[in-house]
Amino acid sequence: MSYARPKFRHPDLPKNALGYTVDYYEGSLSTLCAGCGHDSISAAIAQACFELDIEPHRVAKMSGIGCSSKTPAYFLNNSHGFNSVHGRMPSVATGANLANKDLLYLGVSGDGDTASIGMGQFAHVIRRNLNMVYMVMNNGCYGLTKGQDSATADAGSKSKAGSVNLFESIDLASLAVELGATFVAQSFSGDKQQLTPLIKAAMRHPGFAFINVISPCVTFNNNPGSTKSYDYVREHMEATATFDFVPIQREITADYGSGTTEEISMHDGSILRLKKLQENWDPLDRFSAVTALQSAREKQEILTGLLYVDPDAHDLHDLLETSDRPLNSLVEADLCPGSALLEKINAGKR
Ligand SMILES: Cc1ncc(C[n+]2csc(CCOP(=O)(O)OP(=O)(O)O)c2C)c(N)n1
Ligand code: SF4
Repeated sequence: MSYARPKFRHPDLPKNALGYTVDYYEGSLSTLCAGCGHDSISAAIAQACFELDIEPHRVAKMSGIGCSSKTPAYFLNNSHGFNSVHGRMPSVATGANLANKDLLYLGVSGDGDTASIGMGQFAHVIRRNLNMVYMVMNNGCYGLTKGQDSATADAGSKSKAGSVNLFESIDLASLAVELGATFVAQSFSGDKQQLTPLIKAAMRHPGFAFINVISPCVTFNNNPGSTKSYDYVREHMEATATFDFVPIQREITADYGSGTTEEISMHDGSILRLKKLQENWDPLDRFSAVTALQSAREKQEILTGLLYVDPDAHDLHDLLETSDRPLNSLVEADLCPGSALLEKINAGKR
């Protein structure tokens, strides 16, 4: 069976500044179940990279194990990719990033991959503020292994087999804020209009950028009684704000209707433009993000949008004061500057 995409494309497809059409950012044909939320997220990632004029070979796609972790095969065919071990994507991404900081690291994980076996690695990659985008395709179950409840399934929600989950869920967005993540957003796979600019902003964030995307599993977790089904999420979603991302190179304009607007300058000069819907919503205030997420949880709502950002974040390379040049470009002469220099350093310590 072949999973190649048909080659034909409309000749008038728009091109980005690099001269690529959006299909250049696609991957192999998906083998996920038809209607799986993960496929919509893959499409939003491809769209975001197209709109940001990213050279695909400058991207490293990292993932763990799960249906979600398979998705890097379905976007950015021309990028680097590493499908690692269940829950171990953060440590593999850390090693790769330390060796070559010039790539854009995009980590894709599932709620099983992150909130159970990978929980320790998730906590520590946040603490280290590794410069990467970390996306969880959150369906509240282990899709690949036939729909067992994951640690993000809400207490009281029902699986397809009818069993009720007895345990409180882990709220990954709250946890990320608490652990010190410098960019935390939440969205829904069925809302590409909100998700695409969030991914673009995350890609330009100079540090760890976390996006928790509710992504219904149509096969095992889209039944009445599940709080990760399409119907439930559509009914219980509340947006903190609609926003647009304006890269420094060119402005993307959009009509967002009435409301107040706030502009947040990112490190690279690009601008996050937020249209406030909720009164007093301040994405620069970590404390209000925690409170808003807690109160949404109590009301059984899903808060979406950019929840928190620290535009002046210092990533792991800044903290470790690593070389400006990526480690993989250093040669022996750079690393072993000779005995004369060593003598000088030793003399300075006597
Ligand atoms: C060390 C190890 N333990 C268990 C498994 C079995 N396993 C494969 S995928 C998976 C969970 C996948 O769930 P999730 O990360 O939520 O991804 P989804 O398939 O729902 O997208 C598990 C438990 C494994 N592959 N490796
Ligand atoms: S089992 Fe669920 S998560 Fe996996 S591909 Fe099918 S719908 Fe998607």
